[in-house]
Amino acid sequence: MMDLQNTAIELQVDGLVGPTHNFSGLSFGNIASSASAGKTSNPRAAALEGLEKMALVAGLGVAQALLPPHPRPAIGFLRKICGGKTIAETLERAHTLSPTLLAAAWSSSPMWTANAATVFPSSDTADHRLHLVVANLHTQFHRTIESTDTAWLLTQLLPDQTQVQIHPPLSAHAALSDEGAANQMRLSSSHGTAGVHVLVYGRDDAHVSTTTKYPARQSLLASRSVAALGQLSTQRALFVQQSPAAIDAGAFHNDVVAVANENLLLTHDQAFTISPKILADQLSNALGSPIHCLTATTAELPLAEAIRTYLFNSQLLTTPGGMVLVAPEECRNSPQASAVIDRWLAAGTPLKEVRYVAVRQSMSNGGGPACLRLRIPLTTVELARVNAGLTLTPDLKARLQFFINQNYPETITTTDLRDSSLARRCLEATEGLHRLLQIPAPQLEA
Ligand code: SUG
Repeated sequence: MMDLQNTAIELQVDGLVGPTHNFSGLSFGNIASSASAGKTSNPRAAALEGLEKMALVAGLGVAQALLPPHPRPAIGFLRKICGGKTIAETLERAHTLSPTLLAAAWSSSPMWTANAATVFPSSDTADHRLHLVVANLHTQFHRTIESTDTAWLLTQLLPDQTQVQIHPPLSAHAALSDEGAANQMRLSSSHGTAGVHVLVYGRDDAHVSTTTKYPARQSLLASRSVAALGQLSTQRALFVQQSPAAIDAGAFHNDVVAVANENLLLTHDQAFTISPKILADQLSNALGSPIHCLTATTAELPLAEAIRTYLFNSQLLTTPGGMVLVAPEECRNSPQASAVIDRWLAAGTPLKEVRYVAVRQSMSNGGGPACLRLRIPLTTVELARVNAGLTLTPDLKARLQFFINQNYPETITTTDLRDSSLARRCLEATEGLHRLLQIPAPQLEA
């Protein structure tokens, strides 16, 4: 008989791109975000691209769910800073105070669910429950708005709180800056067996940064704290420092320079302060079984090209047909990145296939395929308790497509951020999406 408790899958939970997706250049250290500042965005195309990616993943036989966007512009957040009775008045006051403050309230950044939480599956935790620690996203002002709604949406996705613990974010302090699963890799011989977690940090003290150009977002104390809250035993945790060179080249999260799945680690040779070989040896020792490690060297793929193409921000997925790399379209068009992929495919590891996806609107804000999803390894029993209304089916995809085409704007420019009728339209669209997904709608701020 099948052992249901141990038969595990990995659920992919994507954030649906919100109707306010725009290019305000808010993320210092994220090169694509800065380069796109002031350009006209297309929220409709962005959401449809994201939905197509989800459908591609589901079509590979992988469990796929989604979370709706958070209400944006975040009027309640702005009111606490600048007051204002109506939406129009609040937007105007925010703009007068600071156009950056106004832009922060409009960001669609919750779509990058790799930053929603750090995930510790029940196979790896002391109490055999699934733990999620919601990220505080303390480093980027516009992302500090996210955690309350993220926690709420995760409880909607995983309503059975007897088997799941969703922890609130760490206190908002630089010493505890936490960016969630974008800085976490889990290795195991299969999703169902106990794993070892690599928790990647950028700085080991709130006041000392080894980078010279861009901020190191994740602190070691935060990584240690989320592992402790998640009841991860010390033998299952490796705390590894991201190399300052990678951060200064624009790798603001580990998932821009490394990705892992089951017993396969793909990494750039400049990703960490230790070499890939040392990391792979440490992982094999901790796991008690060998892992495969494929690298891209600086000579074949300079950090700048790795970051431009987002090769390591591919989704590395276990499918019934073998392991598949779902890579950004930008990799196919890069001779250097595609040569690395060809070499990896021929290396005789579990990696069998590459598929390309176009998520150009998200990429223009520094969010590739892997940024758009949170991975949650689940037993079959836990999977059966996931909110079925949030899992992607062909019918749900069609209804979302229709909704997006009807309700999402096709352009947003920086000057539109003062437009109260556009704000109202976007808030109503978000409310409509919650209704469509049959989860309680957020309060519309009048
Ligand atoms: O935090 N971009 C996000 C991209 C997050 C990508 N996530 C992972 N690597 N997992 C960020 O920098 C841009 C918003 C703007 O510029 O308007 C932004 O927030």
